[in-house]
Amino acid sequence: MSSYTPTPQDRFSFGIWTVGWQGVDVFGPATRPPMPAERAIHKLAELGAYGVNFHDNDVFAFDGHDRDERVAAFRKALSETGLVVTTATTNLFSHPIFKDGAFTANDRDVRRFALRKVMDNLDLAASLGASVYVCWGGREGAESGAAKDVRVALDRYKEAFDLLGAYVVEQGYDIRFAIEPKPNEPRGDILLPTVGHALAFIERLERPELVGVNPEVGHEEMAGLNYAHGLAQALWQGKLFHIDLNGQHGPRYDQDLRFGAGNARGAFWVVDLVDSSDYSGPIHFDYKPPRTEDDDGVWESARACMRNWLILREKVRAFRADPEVRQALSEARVDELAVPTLSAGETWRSVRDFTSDVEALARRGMAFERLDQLALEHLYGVRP
Ligand SMILES: [Mn+2]
Repeated sequence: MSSYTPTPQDRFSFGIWTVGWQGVDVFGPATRPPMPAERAIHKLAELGAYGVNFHDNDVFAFDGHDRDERVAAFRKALSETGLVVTTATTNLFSHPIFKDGAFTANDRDVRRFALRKVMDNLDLAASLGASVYVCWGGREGAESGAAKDVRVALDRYKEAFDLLGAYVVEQGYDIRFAIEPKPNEPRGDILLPTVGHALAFIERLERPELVGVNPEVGHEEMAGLNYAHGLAQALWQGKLFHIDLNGQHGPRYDQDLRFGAGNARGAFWVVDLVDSSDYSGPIHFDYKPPRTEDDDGVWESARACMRNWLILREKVRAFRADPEVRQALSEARVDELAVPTLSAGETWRSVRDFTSDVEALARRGMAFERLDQLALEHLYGVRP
């Protein structure tokens, strides 16, 4: 039995805002004091993390009065701990200027200011070595019908990504963008609400190769979707640039539970998929320690995100190595799906008059229950 102790080789990373969340919600104020970014970095390094992701305003104030001093402290903490900046992002949602969105705000000057804010932080991100830039458009949306012309808003959304793509190319930055879909919250309805919407949008951009997705467990599950399936399609399209791991109990408010809490069965398949894929980005957690927790509880929950990944990784590997599972996979004809429907040289003519014993095929069981029960027994810990 492994100790489930993370090491930098596991490539775990956290948003600075996760452990730094003070517990402010719509019904009450902070339950924890502010946490300077450098403290988060030192504590995450002690716990065995590899990297961090940050919003500009996780490090310095919106008005930038303390920018130089705070960025210097951030850099110092990174060099003292060896933690790397894998990813960066822009806060385009907290300040009241963004109440109607940023890239798709009806006010043109808000859109121009938002682009400038992103370019400012792209400069910092590039200087810190980030290779992925996450774009979560939480305020891009509406609560009512006539207030937002969605087709025109998508024109402006495209315009923003086309401009930012030109910026990183012309500045020589080795940075790609990852759109983070979410169906709602804080807006009533958010644009690019799911992985599928974002993937379709990316194909309309001037530089689609620079833009991928950053799917979040909770966001897809809020929409009632299967997160592992969303990741699989993003991988299939070469667009899984980043992942945001956390926990969620089905369609309700955005819970941001620690990874592995919430839909544990879904988490098992997420680890199974990512562990066997060519995804090479950080294993990144975007969760919120519940506001019930004090400082000890914050670090307990951060440690648990990484432990739960390692526990599930051990379980999915045991599942894949289990001879009974291999037999069950074979009986479920899972491998047969990898065989192309037409053989080499065949055309539609080859199946135009295809006949088979339809009744016999219809009677055939798929043996999926046996296979799924073996997975559950590995997850429940009753198989060696
Ligand atoms: Mn979330």
